[in-house]
Amino acid sequence: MSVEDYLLQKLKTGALHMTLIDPASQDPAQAGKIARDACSLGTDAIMIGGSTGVTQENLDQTALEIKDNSDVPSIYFPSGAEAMSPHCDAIYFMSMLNSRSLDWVIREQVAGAPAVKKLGLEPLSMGYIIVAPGMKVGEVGQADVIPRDDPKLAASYAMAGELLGMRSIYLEAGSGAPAHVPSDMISYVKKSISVPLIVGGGIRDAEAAKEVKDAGADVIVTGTIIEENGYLSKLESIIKSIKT
Ligand code: 1GP
Repeated sequence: MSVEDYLLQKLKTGALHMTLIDPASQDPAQAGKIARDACSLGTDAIMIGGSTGVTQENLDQTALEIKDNSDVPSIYFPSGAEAMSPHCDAIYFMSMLNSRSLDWVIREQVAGAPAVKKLGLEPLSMGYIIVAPGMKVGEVGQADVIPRDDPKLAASYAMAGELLGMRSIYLEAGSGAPAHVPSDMISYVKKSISVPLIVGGGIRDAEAAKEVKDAGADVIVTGTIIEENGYLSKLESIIKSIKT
């Protein structure tokens, strides 16, 4: 079964949780341990990526450890075309729709497309939309961040992505954001599109995860919490709040 079919099947049973692991944030063995823990707690997929510091070497080693230690798909969440690994099951083939730079809208994709084809990586088409504050990814990606009080603008971007053929939309507040994407914006966007809606950035506890899910997110992504000591109980309560 393709990764996309696996995700669509699982979505029929309710919202999903994905664990984001940044190859630049820990050694590969620790990444493998985090993946094993996350799987045992019921995460639905492991995303591998980060805004800066991802190299071919740390990506390959991290992806291999994650593969060896998990029983869910691993999805590469690229920050550009500079690294690509055959050890991931799929890749978010994505465009940052609200970047001011053509690099992140299409040029990196042009640079990376031949390698994706050559490696036979399954592409998961996605429109990436950066919401304020946007954090590092908003800065690096030169995003015209969506103001937090403008759900209509977020929805217009999401609809444009869907109409261009993108098969999922990601609302991103930025890794480590002090607040997640506002609930009214999530609800507004969800009602405007019919493809799965992914939401991430600043979701640090079960209450926030539930709020994001109840607002209409199909996939809830958490990253930063797994870099903290004693992440297990927090991850457990987040996944539980999404699954119940
Ligand atoms: C970043 O949305 C993800 O791309 C995860 O964000 O690190 O804040 O959980 P956090």
